[in-house]
Amino acid sequence: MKITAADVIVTCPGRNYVTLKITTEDGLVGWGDATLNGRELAVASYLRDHVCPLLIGRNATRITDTWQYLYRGAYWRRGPVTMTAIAAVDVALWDILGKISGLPVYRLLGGAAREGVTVYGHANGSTIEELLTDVAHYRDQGYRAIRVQAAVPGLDSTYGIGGKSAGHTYEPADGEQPTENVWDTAAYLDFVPKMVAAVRDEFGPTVRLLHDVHHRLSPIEAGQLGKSLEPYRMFWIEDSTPAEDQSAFRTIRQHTTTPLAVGEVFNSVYDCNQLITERLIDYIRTSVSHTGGITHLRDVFALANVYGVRSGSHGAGDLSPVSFASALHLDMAIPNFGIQEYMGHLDPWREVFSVGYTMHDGLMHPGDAPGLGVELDEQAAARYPYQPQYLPVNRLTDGSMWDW
Ligand code: EZ4
Ligand code: CO
Repeated sequence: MKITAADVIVTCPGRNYVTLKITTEDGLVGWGDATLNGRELAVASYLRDHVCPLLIGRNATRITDTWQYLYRGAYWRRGPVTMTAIAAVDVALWDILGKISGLPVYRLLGGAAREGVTVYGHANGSTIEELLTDVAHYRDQGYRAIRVQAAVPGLDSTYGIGGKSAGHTYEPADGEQPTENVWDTAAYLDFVPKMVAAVRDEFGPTVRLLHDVHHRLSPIEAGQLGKSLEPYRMFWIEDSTPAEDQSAFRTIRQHTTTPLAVGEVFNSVYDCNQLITERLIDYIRTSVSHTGGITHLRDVFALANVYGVRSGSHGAGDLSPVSFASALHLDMAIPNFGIQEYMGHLDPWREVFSVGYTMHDGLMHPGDAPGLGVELDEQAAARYPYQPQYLPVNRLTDGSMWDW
């Protein structure tokens, strides 16, 4: 079945999403997420200018060959722009294969290895009291796992606080630069154990608690943080140091038994092969849409499975509902699923995307519609044009640039 059209749709129903639409000669349509937060138009151009023309006339069912063609054939390999673009093509082709075969994608991937996908929600607060209220809110909705973040006293802003900002983007006025945050490691390391202790105290020993450091510590500081959190038995601490420095995790590992997760900024197995084969982490957080699609992420998770590392895919609101559905399908099918982040999306996203995934008792299911179970309404998308958006940047109190 030949591909007859490949189109890129950029829309902003609450936040920017880049979506690839692949159409076959039989009129089947497959969707792929190509959103790269804050750098959206680079991927849109990579697809429109360099990839879409190559897809016309190709057999839509030769998914592996097309993946290899786009990866090897570009000569220039890896990187978030390239791998997000390839992911969009890959996911759209899996969607089409499901629609051709009449099966949901998870069944094409080997079928359900579990009844549903355990997700974690994002609780936060500008004070510990507010955080406790938000954790109760997630618990009452049936969530089995909850990420906890609260504003660090003394800092004007803290990552993860501020409601459902779905990726914490900032819409600049004309010519305005990204918003700047200030970071203080000492204030943070003092505060986090108190925050987690308060949550444990209130909610008891069994709720799974997670926390995202967002790349801000040195390896030895991350070791200190992990050690200070050991009494509260975290499910994980995430991104405790800048992710690209794989051997840094040896230092963290030597100093703490708190489980470690990393990988939302990775785009290839070569970003995490040392982390996995040396068993330096417990959870690998690579996502379908930033890591070359279902085809490549399946390889990453297969390697992780050999070394006892489990999945914990990124699922922030800046990954579109197409991306989130594709994650759920893969989560259902792999043996070493760990957990799935679920942040949800900002209104009015449902005007543009219709989804088949559901949540019950803390577990999500991708649904049994053929393919991914997600459709995009192009007329609705056109009502929400692209808005320039940036992620914030971070500085130390002396003005030095830091990791946000
Ligand atoms: O800051 O997806 O775990 N989730 C996260 C996210 C990231 C955004 C960046 O685009 O770290 O909130
Ligand atoms: Co994160």
